[in-house]
Amino acid sequence: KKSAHDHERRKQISIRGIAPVENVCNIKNSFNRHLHYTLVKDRDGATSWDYYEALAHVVRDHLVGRWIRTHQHYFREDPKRVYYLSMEFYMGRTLNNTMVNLGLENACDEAMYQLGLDIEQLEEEEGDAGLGNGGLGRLAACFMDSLSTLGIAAYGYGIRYDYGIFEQKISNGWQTEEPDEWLKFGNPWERARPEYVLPVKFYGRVQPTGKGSKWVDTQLVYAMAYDTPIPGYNNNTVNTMRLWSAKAPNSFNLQFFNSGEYMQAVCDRNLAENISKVLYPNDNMFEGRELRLKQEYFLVSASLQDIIRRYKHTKARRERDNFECFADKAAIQLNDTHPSLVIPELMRLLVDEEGLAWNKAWDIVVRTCAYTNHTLLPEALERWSVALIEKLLPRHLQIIFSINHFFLEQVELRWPGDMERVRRMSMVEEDDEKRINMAFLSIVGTHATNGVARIHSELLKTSVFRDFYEMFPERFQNKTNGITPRRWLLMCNPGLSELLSTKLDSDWATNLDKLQQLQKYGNDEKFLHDLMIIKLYNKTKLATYLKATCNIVVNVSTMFDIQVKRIHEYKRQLLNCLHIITMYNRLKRNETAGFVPRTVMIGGKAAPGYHIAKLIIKLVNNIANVVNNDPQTNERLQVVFLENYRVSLAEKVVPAADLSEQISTAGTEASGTGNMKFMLNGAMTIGTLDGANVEMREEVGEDNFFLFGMTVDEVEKIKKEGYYSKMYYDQNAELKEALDQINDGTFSPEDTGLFRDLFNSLVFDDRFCLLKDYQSYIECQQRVNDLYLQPLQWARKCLLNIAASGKFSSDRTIVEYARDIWGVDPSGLKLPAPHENPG
Ligand code: HBZ
Repeated sequence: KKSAHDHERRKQISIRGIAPVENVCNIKNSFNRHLHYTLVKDRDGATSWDYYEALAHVVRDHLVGRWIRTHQHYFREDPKRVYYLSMEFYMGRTLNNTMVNLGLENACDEAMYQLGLDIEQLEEEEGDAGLGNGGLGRLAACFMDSLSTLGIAAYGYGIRYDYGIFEQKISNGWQTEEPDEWLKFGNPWERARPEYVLPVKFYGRVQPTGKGSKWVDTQLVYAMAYDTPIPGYNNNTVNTMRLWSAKAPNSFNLQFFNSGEYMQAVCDRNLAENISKVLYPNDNMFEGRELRLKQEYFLVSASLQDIIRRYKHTKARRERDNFECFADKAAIQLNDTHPSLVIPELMRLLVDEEGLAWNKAWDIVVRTCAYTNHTLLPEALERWSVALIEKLLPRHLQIIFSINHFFLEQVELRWPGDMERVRRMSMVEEDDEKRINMAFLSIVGTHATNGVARIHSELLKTSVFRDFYEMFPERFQNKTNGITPRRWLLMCNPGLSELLSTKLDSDWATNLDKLQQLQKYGNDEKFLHDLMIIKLYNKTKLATYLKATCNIVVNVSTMFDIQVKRIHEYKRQLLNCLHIITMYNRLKRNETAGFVPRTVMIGGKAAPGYHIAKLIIKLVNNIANVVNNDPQTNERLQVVFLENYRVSLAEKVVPAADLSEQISTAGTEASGTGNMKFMLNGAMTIGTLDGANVEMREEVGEDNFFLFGMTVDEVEKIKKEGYYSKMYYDQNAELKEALDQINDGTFSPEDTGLFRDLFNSLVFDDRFCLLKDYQSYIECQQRVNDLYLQPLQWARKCLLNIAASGKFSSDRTIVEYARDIWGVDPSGLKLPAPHENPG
């Protein structure tokens, strides 16, 4: 068995081209050296993790020269820098991605083979860098790849959480959370910079002085830099992602030291270091905790100090001592409002510390900064309590009040006497408790505000930020999201990549529009057949993985119908459940004619405090229990909950999907990026006119997209008229049957009232209009079924989807940000390869 597997892999290698013997030899030597000197192991003591780490060090060595030379180049040329500030970078694994981008895959593959090791097994040893919740954090990671690939002088700034997104375990159908100990065995991809610690201040009070204000009596925490290299694809550029870790200064709790309570003082250092302890696990939900506000300011303060230091210290003029050209040398992109304290903090640094006049400083801030919005959901918008900001950051609160004051003066000037408008536009909200609306601050304090898909950007202008659009129409932009085709095709789907390379120019992965050339194979039966074989291979690989890791057996000849994303009511996993139950009921009634057997997979994490989301997970698992154990149906219908969905699991699931579920209520999903990953890997989409689905359908043509559900206008209309979901429950027999089964214990015989909250929320509220869209969804799923019965037609449409997915490369997105927001050129920089040979 092993030799058949080896044989298959060697065949793959030979297709990709044999790596030069010399490189393979160097890699083997380097591997052995690292195992011995770096890991201090011999063959008898080495674990699989040691072998992974040895290979990681071999690959890392190839980064170092390029990394240093990239930064030497930036220092010499002093290009405008782009700074991407984000509370999340959802990077996933690094080894395979680095090998792909440096072109080391074949050589490493062959070297490991010759050493009797299975490289895929070593890759599985690596844990995910899970410093993100979902789309927002993964977008930051895709952007880092594109920024390097386009040769832009960019830096990612974030927080080095000791614990990333929790590990999801399913026990008795319920989600439980375990801490993500991603640093347990060390992290070979980061370099600590203890020499670059920067002071971050909290609390204290403001002292008015003769000239300006001083922030005094503060508590000090240090930010220590950890740098991770970000290699571009095949261009010898390696940028830096700098993550900050909190470190207590020796003076922390000095009063205890002075009063002889040494033990207490040292133990209390934890209090300071807790700032970077753990990622908040909420997606699309604001929770106004003090620790979170500390995290946000910690990122902002450390990053701005670093940015200003770099601005001042250039080779051209040894020290730059004025800020005249700051906005021409730095662009700061705010990933949502999470780092929006950049605006008052940069004002504070320029006015209080550097002595600039307010107006001059304000002009610099606005020209330097730009803001990306990722959601319209009101419960996700950050509105920080004034009392909390006053306690933690008293000087910043004063500055925000001043910004608001000058801004509202402008509003009055423009709309004299319109006090209602002034009230609506104030950053300081006064309903129950006084709060600062961080989105308003972000629009006012930047020169560009963008949404992340066309429909979302339009809605920003007509709904939540309408007043601001009327005031600053030129600031509002769209930047439709994208994904990196390196990770999401080259790396995760080598079979498809190979096939594409036989038909396209070799640079298709950096010019993804070239996928359009595939259209001409739409009637090439041989090509469509190859495509189907690759899909079957990817499904088989996923099936093997599910058997090995979860002991789940799936049938690869069924349709793989997949919905993977965070669990949220607006994403409507419950609508998917209603479809599953409807199929089940039809099969039980023996309506089997023309029924295509399906494996429905649902995966995703629920925020630990989100009761309804956790109940949805339990429901999926309980439905699976009933459906999968019913001998009358389980040949035709199987339900799988995919445990602990994360970047590395997405890399296995996405290439194996036949059908991608993108079924949010129109107007609620800002963009979505999972939708793009499935399209690029040759799945069909069933989806609503929401987020980027709209543009995907436009690119591929309406015949090649399964559309259902209300439009945004229809949702608005029905809500205005008064939406009563119970009407749909009363009038639709199949829908009523499914809902009643959720309510009567059909799926929870051990506790018949278990899902009452789900039933009630759907029948008596249904904020996201599942019941209204149910019939349209069910009919659309029937069209999916009917097309799947014609394999060649299905394959043809999958091909057309791949061919139309070029727009959704994050390279295209970043080129647009560079041109329309940052004012930098993608240099297409291709540095020479370092001449030293680390092999
Ligand atoms: O950002 C997502 C959007 O829901 C999705 O439609 C979009 O494609 C993606 C990239 O633009 N938003 C998030 O993932 N948001 C969060 O994870 C989040 C995290 C912490 C918060 C709020 C939101 O406090």
